[in-house]
Amino acid sequence: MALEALIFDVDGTLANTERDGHLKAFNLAFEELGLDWYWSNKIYHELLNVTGGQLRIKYYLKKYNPTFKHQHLDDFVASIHQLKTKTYVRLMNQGAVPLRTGVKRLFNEARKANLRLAIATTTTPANVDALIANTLGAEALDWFEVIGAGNIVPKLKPAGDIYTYVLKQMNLDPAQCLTFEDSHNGIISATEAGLKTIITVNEYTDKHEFDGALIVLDHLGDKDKPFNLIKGDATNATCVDMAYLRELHATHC
Ligand code: XBP
Ligand code: MG
Repeated sequence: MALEALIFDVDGTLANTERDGHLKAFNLAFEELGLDWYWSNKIYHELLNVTGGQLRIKYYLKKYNPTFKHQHLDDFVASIHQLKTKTYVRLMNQGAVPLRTGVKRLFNEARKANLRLAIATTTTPANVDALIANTLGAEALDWFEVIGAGNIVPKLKPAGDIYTYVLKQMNLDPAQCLTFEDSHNGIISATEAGLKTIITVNEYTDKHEFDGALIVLDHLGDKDKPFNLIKGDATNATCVDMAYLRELHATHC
């Protein structure tokens, strides 16, 4: 089967949104609500194993703040999360986080090659829109045929639901696609949906297990900034471009 589509995770893959976006927004929301909770970067590293902001807050309370009680915990957590999302969008509007190396170049090359593009993420849809609009321009939202995000499926990553949803919406077989992820939960999710994955690690995920990844890189690379191959078959490629993607697809899919 020919390569038809590329499916991208967002947080940690398109941009390093966790430290300067999500973590900052969580702490600002806690502060604004008068809560004496503060998540250090070290704690956040652990909390990131739980996907989804609301579940992450609940995990934090259970482990680090077990005496905290609220009569309507679900509603309370949802209201904190709503403020966190508003804050995150504001940070993106201020240009808090740039795209990672090679992301914009690859989008442009893939569009030129008429590949179909999509997004599969656990983050809230408003967050995806804000990141894309502020880094590539609002018109870039139309580049993605499907933006699968947040609670559109019942089970978040590491479940494969979000990737299966995107494939169904695009009427594609997994063998016609390649996916881009940064985390263990992400590759588990893509693999469950039958997809092959390219990994670009970041400060939170460089020690993760990536069994089954086509390649593991430090970033996608650009003409003046070659990637470092962390795991995978040796290659002459220095950036993830169409030729390299087609070669990986032909060899492994
Ligand atoms: C991203 C997440 C998200 C964000 C927070 O995972 O786990 O929960 O950290 O977003 P992935 P929300 O990159 O695997 O999609 O607060 O909007 O849930
Ligand atoms: Mg991610």
